[in-house]
Amino acid sequence: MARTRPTRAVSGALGRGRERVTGVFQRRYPTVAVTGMTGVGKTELVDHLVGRAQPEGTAESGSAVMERRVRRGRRLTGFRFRVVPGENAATRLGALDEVFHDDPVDGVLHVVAHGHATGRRTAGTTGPAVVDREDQLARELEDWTVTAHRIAAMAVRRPHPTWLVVVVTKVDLYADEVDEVVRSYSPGSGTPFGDRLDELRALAGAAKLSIDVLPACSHLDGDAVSAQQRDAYLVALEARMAQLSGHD
Ligand SMILES: Nc1nc2c(ncn2[C@@H]2O[C@H](COP(=O)(O)OP(=O)(O)OP(=O)(O)O)[C@@H](O)[C@H]2O)c(=O)[nH]1
Ligand SMILES: [Mg+2]
Repeated sequence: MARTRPTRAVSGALGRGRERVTGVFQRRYPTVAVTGMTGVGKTELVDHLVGRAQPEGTAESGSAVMERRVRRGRRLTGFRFRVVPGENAATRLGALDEVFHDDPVDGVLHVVAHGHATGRRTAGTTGPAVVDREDQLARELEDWTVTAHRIAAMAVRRPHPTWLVVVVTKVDLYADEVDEVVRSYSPGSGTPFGDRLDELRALAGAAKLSIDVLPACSHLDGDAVSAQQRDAYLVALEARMAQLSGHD
């Protein structure tokens, strides 16, 4: 009906205004995709990075939809996180499309846990999920292969560089071999994960994609890692992200 047109025009203009405001906001706060298979600790890591740690034990349930979290920093030094859910394969692919194709992010935190992903219980069953580390490592690699392809495609498409930080988390569970494990997730390490990183870098081009590998821990099981050490890992990760985003 003709009478409804002015209303639509007004709401259209308001919508465009809102988009412009959002656009400015987004340019100030770089966007960061957080990827990795289910149970590696993405949600808990981002809780720490946005400064809103959840009470222990509440992060148990897997997420079905993308979590969007914002870290507001001093003088515009914030980040917008998009946590790609790991549990449901169908929603995960859609979310990967969104962060790497439809609305490409500025940087990526790819989270791995050295085969210590927490198994999700199959619906209707009780008791702890059986977790086989070899199986977890194989699934981690499979997940990384899919994600690495998407990152490469995004990096070659865009004119400006993208950054990737491989976050090797849950180091409290293998505290005496952190350096070794970090090395095994690094470019040039000769491991299957490292080989895929090398391929990714070759595809994207070193100038288009910077790659870092950093240890992390967002939860403490036992006392192999002190709270101070955990905080130091998180501070180092934040500092590197700030540097990569030109925040300092
Ligand atoms: N020991 C230890 N456990 C951790 C650490 N980080 C996370 N966890 C535990 O690992 C489990 C899974 O963590 P989440 O953050 O829910 O995992 P996620 O990657 O978000 O999983 P999805 O949402 O299914 O993709 C939780 O029980 C956490 O408490 C860590 O650094 N050390
Ligand atoms: Mg989660």
